[in-house]
Amino acid sequence: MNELNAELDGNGLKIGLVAARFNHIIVEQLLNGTRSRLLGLGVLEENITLGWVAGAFEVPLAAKEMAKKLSLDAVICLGCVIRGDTPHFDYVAGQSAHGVLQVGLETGIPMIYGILTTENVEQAVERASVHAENKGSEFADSAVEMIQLLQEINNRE
Ligand code: INI
Repeated sequence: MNELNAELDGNGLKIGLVAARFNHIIVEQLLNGTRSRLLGLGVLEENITLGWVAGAFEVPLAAKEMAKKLSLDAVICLGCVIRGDTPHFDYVAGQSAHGVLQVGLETGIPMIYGILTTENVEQAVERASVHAENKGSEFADSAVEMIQLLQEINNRE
């Protein structure tokens, strides 16, 4: 069997982070988890570019422009949409997920969907917690894995 997945190595990779300010306390924790894992994988601080946007709805366009104009290898999209009592949740969560997917397929640049969509604040806190498993770390792994996989595939063409 031919295996395409190599060990994760962030050396030389250029990564964009788009962070939505809405529910910023949660998002800042995700950001910390993502950033520290990227550094742990060997991504250089100077190769990480962060852009803030107002909310999850604004993330796809910012991710697309950053990826193209800054020649990034991947963009990790961070945010937090909490259902609460508003039907706004379904529009914001659904459209941001759809938009991020679309940007990835259009550009061919890996887009990682690191936007939490939760029923309540407690669930969001749990997923962004510094004590339990911070999801930011998984998002960083997913970005590096996707970059390496696409590079491997391109090298075999
Ligand atoms: N944006 C979020 O990132 N999370 C939310 O929970 C949220 N809610 O609940 O409304 C939210 N709304 C703002 C939206 O993303 C846009 O910034 C706004 O509609 C302006 O375009």
